[in-house]
Amino acid sequence: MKRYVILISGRGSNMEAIFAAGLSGQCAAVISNRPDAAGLAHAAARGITTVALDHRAFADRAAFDAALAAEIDRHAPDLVVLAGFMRVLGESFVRRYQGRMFNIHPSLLPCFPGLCTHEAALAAGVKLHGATVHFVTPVLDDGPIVIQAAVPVLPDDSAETLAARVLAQEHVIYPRAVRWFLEGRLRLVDGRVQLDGETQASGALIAPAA
Ligand code: NHR
Ligand code: GAR
Repeated sequence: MKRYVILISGRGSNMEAIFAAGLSGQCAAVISNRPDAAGLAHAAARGITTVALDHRAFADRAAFDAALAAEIDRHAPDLVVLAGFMRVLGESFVRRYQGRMFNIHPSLLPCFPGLCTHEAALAAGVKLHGATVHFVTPVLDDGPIVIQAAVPVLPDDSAETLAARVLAQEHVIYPRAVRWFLEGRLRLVDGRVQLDGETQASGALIAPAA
């Protein structure tokens, strides 16, 4: 059975959606850079090993990255899942997990990389917004796309209402991507995503309004 580690910084609702999907792999640990992340308690309540690694305790980003890699490697995962993880990771860290690390980003990449994506989408006046699961590369929010979900932007949306509509779809697509990987059906080949045996439009989902 394949093993995975989840990295969080906060509430952990994507982590919960992955657990709720009843995947065949084993979650070996949940690691947070924020000791007070609510998601840590939820994971612990499920009997999953939790680790808090406070980035503020390290001299610089490289030192934090090295400690994080050492902690991850103790659990020997096949896959590393960034689920609302809020620290930018350095190049050598990313290379170590190349082809076996996912992120979920709350926009239809390559639109709106970085932070405050829902505010940016409203400011741009786009009519469709959404979420993207991608393999992580050294360039922020730039990696090969695994699956996306689109939602409509409604006339009265605030960043909060839009974020909630997107989040509901994150909870649909992230477990799906993780399942594909754990089943050994998804891989990165020459920087391109390969998915075996999916008859639907591979890795694209247009979701209806919530
Ligand atoms: N690292 C690499 N190399 N590549 C990616 O694609 C990454 C990554 C690390 C995290 C998640 C990402 C997102 O989906 C992610 C993707 C944090 C920031 C950020 O600016 C930006 C993007 C993402 C995560 N973080 C601040 C920092 O100084 C801290 C913000 C905070 O703590 O609230 O690291 O959007
Ligand atoms: C999610 O919307 C995720 O896409 C986003 O933060 C939220 C985390 O929610 N990620 C980022 O913005 C990464 N920079 P969760 O903790 O409930 O899964």
